[in-house]
Formats: sequence, structure tokens, C-alpha cells
Amino acid sequence: MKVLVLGGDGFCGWPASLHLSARGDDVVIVDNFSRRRIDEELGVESLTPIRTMVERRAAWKQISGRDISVVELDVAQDYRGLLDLFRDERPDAIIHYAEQRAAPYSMKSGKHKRFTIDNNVNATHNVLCAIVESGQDIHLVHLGTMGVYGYGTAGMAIPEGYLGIQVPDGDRVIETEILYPTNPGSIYHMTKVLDQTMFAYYAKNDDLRITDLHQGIIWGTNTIQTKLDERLINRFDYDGDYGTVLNRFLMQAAIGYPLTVHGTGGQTRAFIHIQDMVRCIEIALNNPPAAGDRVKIFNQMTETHRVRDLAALVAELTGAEVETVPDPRKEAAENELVVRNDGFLALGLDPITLDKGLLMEINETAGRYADRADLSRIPATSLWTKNQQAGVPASRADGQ
Ligand code: USQ
Repeated sequence: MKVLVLGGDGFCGWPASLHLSARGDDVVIVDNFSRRRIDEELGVESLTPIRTMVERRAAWKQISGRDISVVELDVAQDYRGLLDLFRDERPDAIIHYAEQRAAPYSMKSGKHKRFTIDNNVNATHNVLCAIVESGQDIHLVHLGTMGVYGYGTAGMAIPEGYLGIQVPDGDRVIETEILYPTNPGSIYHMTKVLDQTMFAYYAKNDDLRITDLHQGIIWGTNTIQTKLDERLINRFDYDGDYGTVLNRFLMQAAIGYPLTVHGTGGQTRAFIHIQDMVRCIEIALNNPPAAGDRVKIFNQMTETHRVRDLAALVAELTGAEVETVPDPRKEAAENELVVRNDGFLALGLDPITLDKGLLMEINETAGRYADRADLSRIPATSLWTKNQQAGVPASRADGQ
């Protein structure tokens, strides 16, 4: 199958591109390398020494014998280039990762809010519009987020995208299904909510075949393919903007920094291992909706955990200190979270759940590159409103 991977240089896009290439797909990465420029803007680097795309491709060719093509293009800004690309390449499927993916980055300032909206919403609309204008039947697989549902306590298991409702109407009751009501917790999460509406419209109006993956927080950084050679290594974000919670805790433990639990640590979130993420992409590609179907939505997560429980587990495994810090986000201090994920399980996903061996492997990876860490970039300092405070541990108030 020919697959365009939009955002194929990023944390999810790169391992997914390798996974699909390894299974025999003809992969074309489309990227404007904005994630690398954001590293420069923030003055931080991936903990792991990621290689240039030229080196990555050459290493993959040497190891697998397979080519991955790369096209440098800004999906959000270069509509003509995108349309020409669809016409030239005639892909069977497109995987759309070409969005700014960090909630803290999206909340840093008015400039960052506006960039995240402009970039993400335009990118998604350009892809949808170009598929229609190209006249081709292309399956679009989009990486969405569990965060579209919000993180209040629902009091029920969150279904896969659609909520069955009963509406009293006089003496009858109308039964229907609607998109689950959205409740985004950041500008970034809001862009994925806006994406959902665009998908529903294009599936209805133009019969586009669309799969939307509501993904939880990834843990782990490497997959079978990225481990094959150091030149294929994936990103490991640890900074307060792009680092996600469990990977941050494992990295903090590796360098002797206290585990930064925001607030009470009562936030419950959905998680998935990075190897399962690439497997889910494969399953989604193999099971497209039919033209005329509504958007197919999967909850791409395998388990839920409370932040303070994860910190306690990492502390138990590694002997790290746990330190409660102010929560820089405006979010529920405590929430319950129960999620349905029958879709992928029924299609053969065999989840990799939290495992001490795997956690220690990530901790060891972080330890190997510990000298690349800039300790001053660890605390989360992007504030949701002026009433929040930066998540700086009291024991590290000097910034080191
Ligand atoms: N948190 C801490 N300490 C830290 C870092 C985070 O307590 O050092 C807390 C946060 O306050 C939050 C929770 O951990 O309550 C999760 O934060 P996160 O940064 O791990 O995840 P989030 O911002 O929600 O975003 C990440 C990805 C995003 C994806 C999302 C899936 O960056 O692309 O969409 O996970 S989900 O969380 O399910 O919406």
C-alpha cells in the first residue's frame, strides 16, 4: 500500500513510518521539520541524539534495503504543493500527524495559541480539501487525542467517539447517537476537537473515508525498528513543554531529579506504549471505513493510571524522590477515568501494559544520555492562566 505519513519526522510519525516500511508499504514522509525548529526556539534538544532525516533514511536503507521517500512541505501553508503531491503520488492512505502536539507549548503565549490553531486547523482542512479536489479515494487516518473528551469524571465508561442518547419528545423517546460532547483542556486539545467537526462534515458531504484515533499518553520512546541502529533512534522529550508524564518521571529518576507531580497527582489519564501505537496504525489501515460511513473512531489507549500512582511506581523501582509541585495547568485535581477500547482489541491488538522491565528499559535509555539533559528545562513553566504557578520543585528552586 502507498502511504503518505504527514509529520513523519516526529515522535509518533518516525516510528510509524519505519513500522509501515518494514511491513512492505511504500512510505512517503511529508514534513516541514517544524518540530526541530521548535526545539531551537525552546533552546532544548531531544534527550536521545536524533539524526537528520538524510541520515535516518540512509540508515534505514542500509539496514532494511527499503527506501522511504521524503518531501519537505508545510501541510498547513502550502495547499498547492499538497494537492500536487496527492496527484503525483496517488496514495492509498494518508496518516496525518502534521500538528503541533504539546498542550503546554500551545498555552505559552498568545503567539503560541495562535500558531497552534493556525497550524493544526489549516493542516487538517488542507488535507481534507485536497483529497476531495484530487478526486481520489484515499483513506485518511488521523491522530487525535483522548483529551477531546475532557478529564472530568464522566461517571460512565467513555465510548469510542459516539454517545447513544435518548431524547424525550412529547410521549415518545427518540434514540440516536451523537459525537461524545467535547471538553478540551488546552488550546492544543481544542484543535483536535475542531478537527473532529471537519471530519464529520467531509465524511457526510464528500463520502471521505476517515479514521480518527483518540490516543492517550504515549510511554516508551523506541519500537522494534528504532532499536535496530542508533541512527534510527526516536525522540525522547523530557522538557516541561514536550515531555509527557511517565517518560518524564523515568528520565527524572535516571538523572536524580525529583519526580515532578503536579498538584495532588490525582489526575487520571489514558496510556499506550509506543509499540502499540504503531500496531494500532497498522490495524486502522487494514480496516478502513467504507465510503459513506460515518467517521470511524477508536480509543487508542490500553490502560488508565493516576499520576501519583505512576510516580510511586517509578520511585519504588528506582529509589527516586517524589516531589509535589504547583500545577501549572488549570485542570481537575482529581478525576476518575474509565474508557472503552473494544475496537482495537477486537481487531487483534494485544496490549503491552505497564511492565517493570519495560519501565526500567526506558529509565536505562534516559540514563545513557543523561549528560545531554539540561536540568533548567525540566520544570513545566507554561501557565494555563495567570492564577497558576510554574511546576518548579522547591528543592530545585535555583533552577538546577
Ligand atoms: N503531569 C505531572 N507532572 C509532569 C508532567 C505532567 O503531574 O511532570 C501531569 C499533567 O499536569 C497532566 C498529566 O500529567 O495532568 C498528563 O500530562 P502530559 O504532559 O503527560 O500529557 P498531555 O499534556 O495531556 O498531552 C499528551 C501529548 C498529547 C496527547 C495527550 C493525550 O503531548 O499530544 O494528545 O497526551 S491525552 O493526555 O490523553 O489527552
